[in-house]
Amino acid sequence: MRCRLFRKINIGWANIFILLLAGLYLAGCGGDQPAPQRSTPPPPTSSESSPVQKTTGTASISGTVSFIGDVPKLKTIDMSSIAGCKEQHNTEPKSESLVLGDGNTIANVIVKIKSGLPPNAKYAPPTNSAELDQIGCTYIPHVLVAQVGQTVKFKNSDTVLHNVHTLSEKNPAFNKAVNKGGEIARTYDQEEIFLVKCDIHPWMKNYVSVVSHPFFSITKSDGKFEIKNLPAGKYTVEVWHERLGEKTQEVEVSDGQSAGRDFTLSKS
Ligand SMILES: [Cu+2]
Repeated sequence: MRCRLFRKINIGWANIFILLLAGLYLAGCGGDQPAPQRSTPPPPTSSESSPVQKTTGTASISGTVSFIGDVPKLKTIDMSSIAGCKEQHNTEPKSESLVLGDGNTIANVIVKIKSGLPPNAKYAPPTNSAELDQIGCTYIPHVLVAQVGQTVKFKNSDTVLHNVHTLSEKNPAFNKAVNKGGEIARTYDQEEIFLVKCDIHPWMKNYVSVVSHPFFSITKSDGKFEIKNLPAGKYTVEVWHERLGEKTQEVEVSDGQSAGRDFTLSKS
């Protein structure tokens, strides 16, 4: 081997020359030179790393909302001075602040998904408008849900003048007179529940709930609700009533499954 050049070292130009050659050889022999660094290519991108979340599905949540406690006596409304309104009621109208069915089930409860939908999911508003009419000096329906971006129409089918006074805070409010056959249209950008009232007839009250998705239900007097077409997931379901407040429950549902949840509300 050429490395044996080290065995005999004598002073002299020839040996110095040999030593220089040996040094150059050793440098080439390796030593502890670090391996040259190779640039690492970025990992390949894959569409499988960020699956698209479904924004609708085949899961549903249903149940019944009931009242617990002593049922309060509701006030009757005196419309005797307004013939155009009184004649549209067969019986003496009552306050709609608490409407109960058989077994004290509750009407006019807004049930909606409060949280748990896929993050950043966007739901296009319906093309049809949500309508609130004034008939017999009463708002019909008593509670209304509209989606963000959906047109809300405030109508007047009565022969008498009403004014529509909205008390929204996150969305622009208004207070305008509406004649018979008149109509005011608005759209709302922010989720909130707000009161609508008529300043001419103080018993006239309605609540509008603006929601960002289509997963809601309003109970009738049987207290029943159903929220359909949900993607599988874990949700917070909220029930809201104008007089009894709100409650939530956690519900987890799979595709094709229907989960049942009943709620009870009482006077606080
Ligand atoms: Cu009115």
